Amino acid sequence: MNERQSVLIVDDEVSNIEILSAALEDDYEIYFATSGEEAVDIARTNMPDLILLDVLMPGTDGYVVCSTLKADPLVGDVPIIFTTALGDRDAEVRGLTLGAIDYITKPISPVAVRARVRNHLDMKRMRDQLAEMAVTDALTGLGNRRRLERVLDQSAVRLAMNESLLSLIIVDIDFFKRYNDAYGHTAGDRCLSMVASALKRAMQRTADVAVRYGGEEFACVLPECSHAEAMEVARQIHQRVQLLDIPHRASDAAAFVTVSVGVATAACVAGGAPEAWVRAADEQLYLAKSAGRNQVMG
Ligand code: GH3
Ligand code: MG
Ligand code: MG
Ligand code: MG
Repeated sequence: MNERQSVLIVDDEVSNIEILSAALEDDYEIYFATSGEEAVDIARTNMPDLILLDVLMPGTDGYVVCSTLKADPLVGDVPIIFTTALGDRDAEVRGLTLGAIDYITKPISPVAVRARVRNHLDMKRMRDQLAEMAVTDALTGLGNRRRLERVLDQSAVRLAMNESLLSLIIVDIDFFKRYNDAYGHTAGDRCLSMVASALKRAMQRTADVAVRYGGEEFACVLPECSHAEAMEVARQIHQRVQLLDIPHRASDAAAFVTVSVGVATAACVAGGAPEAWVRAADEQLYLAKSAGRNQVMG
């Protein structure tokens, strides 16, 4: 999380960009734009951590840029600071009401701008960390249930737009209650972490998302993935867990920890709602359990 943060400076006067850039370039990566249109483009492409935004510009002015960006789900939470010659209260209130986090009037003091930018970027970093924590499972480092819900909702939107595929894999550790009873809860936690890393290693593409969504239940969301490909990933997961070779003397399935796995692909699920995908994968998991556990069904 300690990579260099970036600032987008927007001003139609190049001399203003130079002053602000000189004050910030030692500490941050700088992007700049000299018009409102360019600002929106660069913000969407480069996802800066903060935007310094002039109000008065020919064409699209700063207020419009601010409203446009705030309404955009991708960049809506990037903090915006107005830097403007408009010194009156009404202009300031208007800027802040549109969602800007701060308002600095020209002529600007480079040291004061640097101090404000630092404070806002520190808060941004903390906010990003909290947002990441909110979708992360503390024990395994995988995503959590909230992450799963978000990814499935996003996938539903994408699937509705283009006719791609989406596969879902659900993994459940066999006889895990007995594992805890036999080896203790701490060993159980360690087992969960090991299974999680086996799962992570079986994910091949950056778009694939793995989560722990219940106690000893995991899910993998595989965008653009056919049923046959997902079955292959599921078999990989099953095999990698087996290769961990974690002793489990109380299991009826094997002498080591095993998983049951259910696979479903959105194209073969009627309806197309995320709940239906989860239900379909869950049904396959249930079949794997009733057929004796320690296997993949899909
Ligand atoms: P099955 O083969 O049918 O899946 O049986 P099971 O025992 O694995 O399933 P069950 O749902 O009966 O029990 C799940 C157990 O997982 C119960 C609980 O003690 C354990 N568990 C859930 N969350 C955690 C956790 O965070 N840490 C540990 N150590 N155990 C957990
Ligand atoms: Mg201007
Ligand atoms: Mg379970
Ligand atoms: Mg289980």
